Amino acid sequence: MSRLRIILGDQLSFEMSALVDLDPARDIVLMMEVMDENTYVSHHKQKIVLILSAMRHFAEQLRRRGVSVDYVPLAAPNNSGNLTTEIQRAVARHTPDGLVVTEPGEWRVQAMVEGWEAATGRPVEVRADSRFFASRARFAQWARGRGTWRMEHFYREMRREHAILMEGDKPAGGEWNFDSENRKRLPASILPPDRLRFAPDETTRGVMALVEQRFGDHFGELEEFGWPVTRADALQALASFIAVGLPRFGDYQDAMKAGAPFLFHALLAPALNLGLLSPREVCSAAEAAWRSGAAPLNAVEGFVRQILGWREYVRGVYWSLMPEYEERNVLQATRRLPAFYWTGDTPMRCLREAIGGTARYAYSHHIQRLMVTGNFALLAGIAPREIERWYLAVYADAIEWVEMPNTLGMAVFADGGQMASKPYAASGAYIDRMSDFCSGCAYDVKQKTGPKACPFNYLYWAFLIRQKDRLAKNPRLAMPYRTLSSWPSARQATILAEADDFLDRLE
Ligand code: DLZ
Ligand code: SF4
Repeated sequence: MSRLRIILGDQLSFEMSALVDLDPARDIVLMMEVMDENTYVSHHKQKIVLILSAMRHFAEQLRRRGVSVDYVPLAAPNNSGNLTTEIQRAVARHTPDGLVVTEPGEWRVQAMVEGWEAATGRPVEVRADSRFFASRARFAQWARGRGTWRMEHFYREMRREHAILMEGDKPAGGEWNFDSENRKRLPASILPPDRLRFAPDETTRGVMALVEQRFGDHFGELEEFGWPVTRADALQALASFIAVGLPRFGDYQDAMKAGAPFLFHALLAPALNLGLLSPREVCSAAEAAWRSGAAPLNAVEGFVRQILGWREYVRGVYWSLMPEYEERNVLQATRRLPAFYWTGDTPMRCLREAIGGTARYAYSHHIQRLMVTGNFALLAGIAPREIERWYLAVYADAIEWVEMPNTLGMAVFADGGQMASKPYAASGAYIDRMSDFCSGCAYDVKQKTGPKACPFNYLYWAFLIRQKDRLAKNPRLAMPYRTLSSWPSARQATILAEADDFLDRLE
C-alpha cells in the first residue's frame, strides 16, 4: 500500500507522527509552498523566509535519508496556491492508496484537512501531534469539570507527570514557582550578551530574494534575518541559550532595555514551533544546566514553566475552545488597530522600541508583547481580532494555536478570565519600573494628566472607570478600584476626557 505523507510548514521533524512508519520504497512525502498560507495575514517577511527556508532544508534532509519528496515550490508552474488543490494534484500524480497527516496547528487548516477525503477520494489518516507533552485529549481531561483553567494547576500536573524538576514527589527546591525572584530591573552595569544568530546560507538567500519579489509589501525588514532554519542550527541555538542566556533568564525575564530586544531570552520559539527542536529536549537541557550548577533554579524553573506549562496550556485552551474562542470580546472593544502598529511612528518610546524591534527581527520578548503592545491594545480598546491578526502576522514564532490564546486571553482579556485571573492592565509606572524607555520619551511618565502626561497613565485609569461594571468585583483589582473611589468625580471626568481626546486622535 502506498501512502502520501503530508508535511505542513510547521511540521519539520523526522519524529512527526505522519512519518513514523514511512515506507521509503512506496511512500512519498508531499510538501507545499502555497500563496494562500503566505498571504492569509500579511506575515512578516522574516516569518515567510523562516518557514520556506526551513521547509526547503527539511525536504533536502529527507531526500538524503532516501525518502522520496514531492516538493512544490511557490514558483512551480501551475502551483494553485492552495493546500487542498495541491493535494488533489499530487494525488493525481502519484495515485496513492491513502493520505497520512499529523494534526495541523490551526483550526482553519484542520477544517481543510477534514475535507481532504472528499476532495481526493482517498482515506485520510489524521494522527495526533506527538511533539507535545500533553495531547489535546490529555488537556481536555484536565480541563473537564473545572470552571477556570489556571495554568499553574496544569503546570504542576505536568511537572509530576513528566518528572521534570522533581525530587521524588516534591518540586525541586521545595517550591513550584520562583516567579517572585524573576522581576528584576536590569542594572546599567549588566550588559546584554551577544546572541547567536545565523548568517543566511544559499537556500535562505534564495528565499529572501523570492520574498522581496513576491511579498515586498508585507510588514518587516529582512536585513537582520538570523533565525535557525535547520535542526543543526537550532541545536546550536539551544546550546548557546543554555550557556549565555539561561543563567540570567529568570532574574531579568521581565526587564526591557532600549536597543536590546533579546536580553537573556531563549529565542527558541520559532525553532520549537516549526519542529526543529522538541519541547522535551529543551526542558531536559535546562534541567541539566541546573543539576550541573550552570544555571540557578529560579531561571530554570521559569524557563521550564514557559515550555512545559504555558506553551502546552495555551495549546490546550486553543483546541478546547476553538472555533468559538476567536470571537470572544468580553470587554466589547471595537477600535481599529492604529496605523503605528505597522510603522512604529509614534512618540511613545516604549511602543516605538517594541514595534521597531518587531520590524527588524520579527521578534519581541514576552513583556514587550504583554505589557507594551498588548497593554496598549487593552487600554485603548482595540478590537481583539484586530490585535490578534497583528500578532499572528508579525512574529516569526506565531502559529495560531500559540498566538491566539496569548493575545485574546492574556493580552486583551477578551475571554473574560478563562485564562488570566485579571486583565494585565498597567499604567506607565510599570513600564518605567521595568525599562529604561521613559527617560528618552516625549511624554513624562510621572504626569497623570495634561499634554505631557504619559498616555498609559490616563488610559489605564480611563479603562478601569469604563470597565467598572465588569471588573470592580475582581479581587485582584480591589486596590486600584479603592484608589479610584477616593477620587472626586471631576478628576475622573478629566481623565476620561483626556483619554477620549487621545484615542480620537489615534484614528
Ligand atoms: C505560516 C505558513 C506559511 C507562511 N507558509 C506555508 C506554506 O507555504 N506551506 C505550508 O505548508 N505551511 C505554511 N505555513 C504554515 C501554515 O499556514 C499553518 O500554520 C500550518 O499548516 C498549521 O499546521
Ligand atoms: Fe511609554 Fe509612557 Fe514611558 Fe513614554 S513615558 S516610554 S509612553 S510608558
